Amino acid sequence: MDILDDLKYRGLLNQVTDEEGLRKALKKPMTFYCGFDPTANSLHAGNLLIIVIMMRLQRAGHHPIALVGGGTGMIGDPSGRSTERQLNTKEVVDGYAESLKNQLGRFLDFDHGKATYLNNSEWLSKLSAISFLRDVGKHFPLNYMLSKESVQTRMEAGISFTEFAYMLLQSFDYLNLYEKEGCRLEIGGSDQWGNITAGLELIRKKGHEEPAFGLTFPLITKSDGTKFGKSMGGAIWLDPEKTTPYEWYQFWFNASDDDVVNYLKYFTFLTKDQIEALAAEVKAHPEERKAQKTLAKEMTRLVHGEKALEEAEEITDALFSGDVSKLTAAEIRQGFRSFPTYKAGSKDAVRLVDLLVAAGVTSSKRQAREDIGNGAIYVNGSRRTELDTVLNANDRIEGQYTIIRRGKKKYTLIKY
Ligand code: 383
Repeated sequence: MDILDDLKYRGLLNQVTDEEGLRKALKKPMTFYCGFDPTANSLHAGNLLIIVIMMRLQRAGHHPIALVGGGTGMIGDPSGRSTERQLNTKEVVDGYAESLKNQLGRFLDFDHGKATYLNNSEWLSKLSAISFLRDVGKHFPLNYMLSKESVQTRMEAGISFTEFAYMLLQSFDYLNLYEKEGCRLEIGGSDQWGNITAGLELIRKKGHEEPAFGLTFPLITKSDGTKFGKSMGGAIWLDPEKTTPYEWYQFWFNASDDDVVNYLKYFTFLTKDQIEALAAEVKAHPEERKAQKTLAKEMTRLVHGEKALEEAEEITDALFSGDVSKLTAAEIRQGFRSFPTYKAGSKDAVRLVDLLVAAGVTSSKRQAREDIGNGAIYVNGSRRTELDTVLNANDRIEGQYTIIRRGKKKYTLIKY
């Protein structure tokens, strides 16, 4: 399938500057770029959509430039933001840029010059105010800049000259990449449309004749109206320290029946036939969650690799069946982040009744005895019904953790 038709099938085309022209240009290998500003030490699920699109274009024979905005990150893009950004120091921005570079390297194939990595601080930090105003600013009528949505939406709340000028920096990037790298296409989320078209405007004003293009992708919306890529704890990150592979797996596994087929289209490399088969499963046997399982599998393998996927599946199975005895300490650390944790004061043997109260599993000793007697208390997956149960080193997984379960799902982690 033609790459544009594939993107269309997947619901990924938002706006294109010249669809027929681009379709023609894409018949030959094309250099394209997308920028990522270092505003945090990790990319998130929202950025991943664009990264996967970059992978699709690369697999279709095109040359990606992954641009990290070490320069633009010092300024702050007002697009899609309702308030002025906090400026970060150069050290912080450079540190974030380094992390983003490493993350991007995992997805695109940089071997043998098949992709290019660039940081726009290379040229933006050398740009003098005088030459910027003369060579770039002169090409932008104030009306043109004021009419941009990113500026319009901030008229009330206010926008500094700094953020107002951001679009000129991104435009200068595109011009630079057009001239020096042969880049003919900039892609981004729909929030980037204004910046991308400003770049094309600058390229045109500079008298370049070979056509250049812009292409944006829709912002992902969820069927229940809540924001995509957020969980209760905040954003879903690619960095395993911020969002563990198990949490990442769960995020996708929990996609609703209304959203899951779209996510398969957007984020996976499954073919149309494979996706359609899973869509039929969602209709016929929604309770089996086959589509969600496939999505979680594909996404976890893509971002964290095969071993992390196996662990995430083990943790998921253990928590579902209740048989947590085979979990490793590392898996417990990943899987139990959202459960209450009680730090045991000592490594001495302890009566189960006392531990249940101390850890807040039950509200009183009387309740603890009742729960144990009723068979509602499990230690590392085994039911313990003896009222005088004493827990010792044998009840600790790798000497570090005891997993208490009350009833079906209420887990508490005891940490030594
Ligand atoms: C900087 C310099 C350029 C070209 C682009 C940029 C970054 C751009 C931006 N992008 C977002 C970001 O960095 O702010 N001004 O967080 C996001 N992108 C991509 C995509 C998205 C956008 O990284 O829609 C989501 O991920 O375009 O919000 O020369």
